[in-house]
Amino acid sequence: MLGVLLHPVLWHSHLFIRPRGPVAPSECLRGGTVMGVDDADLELLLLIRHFERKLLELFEAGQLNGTTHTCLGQEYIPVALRTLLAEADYVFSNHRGHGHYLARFNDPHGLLAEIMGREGAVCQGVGGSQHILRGRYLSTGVQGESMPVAVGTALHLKREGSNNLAAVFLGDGTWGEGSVYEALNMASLWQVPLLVLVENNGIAQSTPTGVQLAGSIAGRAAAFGVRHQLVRTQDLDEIRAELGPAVTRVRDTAEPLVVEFLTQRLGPHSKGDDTRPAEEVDLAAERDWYRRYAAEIPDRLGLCDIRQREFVEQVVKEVAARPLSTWDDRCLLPNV
Ligand SMILES: Cc1ncc(C[n+]2csc(CCOP(=O)(O)OP(=O)(O)O)c2C)c(N)n1
Repeated sequence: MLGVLLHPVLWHSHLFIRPRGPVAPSECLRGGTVMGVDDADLELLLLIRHFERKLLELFEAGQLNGTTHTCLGQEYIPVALRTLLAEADYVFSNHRGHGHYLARFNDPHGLLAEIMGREGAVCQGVGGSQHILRGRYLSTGVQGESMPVAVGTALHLKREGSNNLAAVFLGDGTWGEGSVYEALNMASLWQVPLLVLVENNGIAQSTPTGVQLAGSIAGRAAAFGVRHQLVRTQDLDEIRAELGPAVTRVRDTAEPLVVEFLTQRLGPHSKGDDTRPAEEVDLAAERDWYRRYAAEIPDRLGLCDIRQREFVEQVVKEVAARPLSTWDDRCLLPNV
């Protein structure tokens, strides 16, 4: 019997490494209705989609350096949050942050220039895809790094007596970082206006969440006495209706909140590194918001899709023709 248990193939199979967390998020992900989608939301969803697709193409063509993590499939999250977050709130993003940035600033030129190291880059080309500072927006490629910084910022906001909050985006895999727990502890103890936005796409690089996360994110938040709200839908209005009162409560009472979005990553982890079985990737494509929009509002989606695709092509053409960005003293000043 022991021989069977120690058999290397079986040991590494799902027989022994059994997922202990909840089922894969995409299995619980609900579509929702898209009929009433707002023009501005539709344009933004498609801008992010085409921007991300284009980046992968540019990488493949050898026109980009460094790395990139696209948010393909997850675009609806920052788009939904766009109307819930105020300009004076702080947003801390992570390695998968292009959608977060575009939903906040609608600035594909500045972002692409940053990624390509061209003139007009948001951070003069020294931040690249993952490290961007603009006003009250900061992203980092170091998992978990933002949490303590966001808590400190939230404490500052509380002391200032403002009604603003610090929002921080995390992936499910980042719940393996100790800094997340130190920060949650402080956030709860000090009761600061911290909004933790978890994009649980069921995988961390190549490790499924079920084999790296014991218990659940809800349970972990509960251990610190922090409220947790689960969002299963991709529907923008539904997300806003579900989260609106909770976000207002964070502002009014300075009580931290963890919001967990069950979502799905459509593309690879970064460029070409998708380790998932083909059936799983196909399933994600079937549940993609884009497919539902195409089925339910084909005319509106079609027109908008062409417009945003062409717009992104133009942005690329224009930015790629710019001279390389250079570092100067402006880089030391916050770029608002
Ligand atoms: C401290 C640290 N460790 C490891 C990495 C390498 N890394 C980058 S993204 C990633 C997986 C992150 O998974 P998750 O938090 O679930 O976010 P997702 O990529 O799924 O959006 C890893 C291990 C890193 N960037 N920082």
